[in-house]
Amino acid sequence: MVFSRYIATRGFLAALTVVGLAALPQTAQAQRISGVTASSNMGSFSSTNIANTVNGVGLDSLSLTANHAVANFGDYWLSSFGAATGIIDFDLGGLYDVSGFSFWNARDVVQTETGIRGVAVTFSTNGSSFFSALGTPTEFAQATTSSATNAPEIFSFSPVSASYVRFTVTSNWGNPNLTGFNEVGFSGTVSTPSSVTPELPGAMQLLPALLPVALIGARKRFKKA
Ligand SMILES: [Ca+2]
Repeated sequence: MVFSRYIATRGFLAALTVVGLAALPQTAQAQRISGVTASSNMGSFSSTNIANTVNGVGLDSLSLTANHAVANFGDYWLSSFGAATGIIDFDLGGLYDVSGFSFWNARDVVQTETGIRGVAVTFSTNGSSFFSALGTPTEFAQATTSSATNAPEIFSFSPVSASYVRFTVTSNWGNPNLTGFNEVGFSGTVSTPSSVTPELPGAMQLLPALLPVALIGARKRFKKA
């Protein structure tokens, strides 16, 4: 009798554990979001292409801590001449919980003054209405020329559910006509909308957890019979 009560208690505790595990939020390690595309209303200078700021070209690895080579026209982007401020949009290719980004400001063989300085970072789920979030930067540092390569500025903030990120560029580090940057990489995990959770009635949701208890009860009754 004592033993069967012990078994029943263990079964109940196991059921509680199952309930507890089911209630835990799914946590995944944030990593570089791949497949991001970029566009801008600031145009493109010469043969520079804004695609080369999100595809990893120029980085020594596809990571958020990589170094970027001193840029040339083939691996970074500059705005059209005279369009030093404007909007840069990033399409993440899906809904993510964005928790930060790494940013490699403009550094080419000529200068770093084209780098973005004043910026507003906003987010969107539909690509048309954008909202701000706490903890995002309002200024990017001017790239340093003290090392052979370009290290990123790494920003992190509370996860924001978004499919699009917008940089609104308000100034650069001194070039009157051109603004650009070498690369950006966003950090996040695929966002799982809460609506995916099965909408079962409350008692139904407990069924898997209560099953061990029910089985033990049935076994006890079978032993008594
Ligand atoms: Ca690049």
